[in-house]
Amino acid sequence: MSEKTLLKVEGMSCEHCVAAVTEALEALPGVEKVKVSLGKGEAKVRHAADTGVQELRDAVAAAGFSAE
Ligand SMILES: [Cu+2]
Repeated sequence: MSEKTLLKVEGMSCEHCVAAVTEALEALPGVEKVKVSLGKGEAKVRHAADTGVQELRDAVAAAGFSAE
């Protein structure tokens, strides 16, 4: 079973930021699909049910952005 999580991501200012957030999320085990919107400042993530939202947030934070 997959779940979808929508994260609000702060601090993205260009396509490089989008790529960095996308890569950070895609690198997590269980993450199936990532779609990051620069304009909306959000990331849509489809992931396995056992991937926690906190793990997603931590990955975004490790890339240098903040997510909630
Ligand atoms: Cu940037």
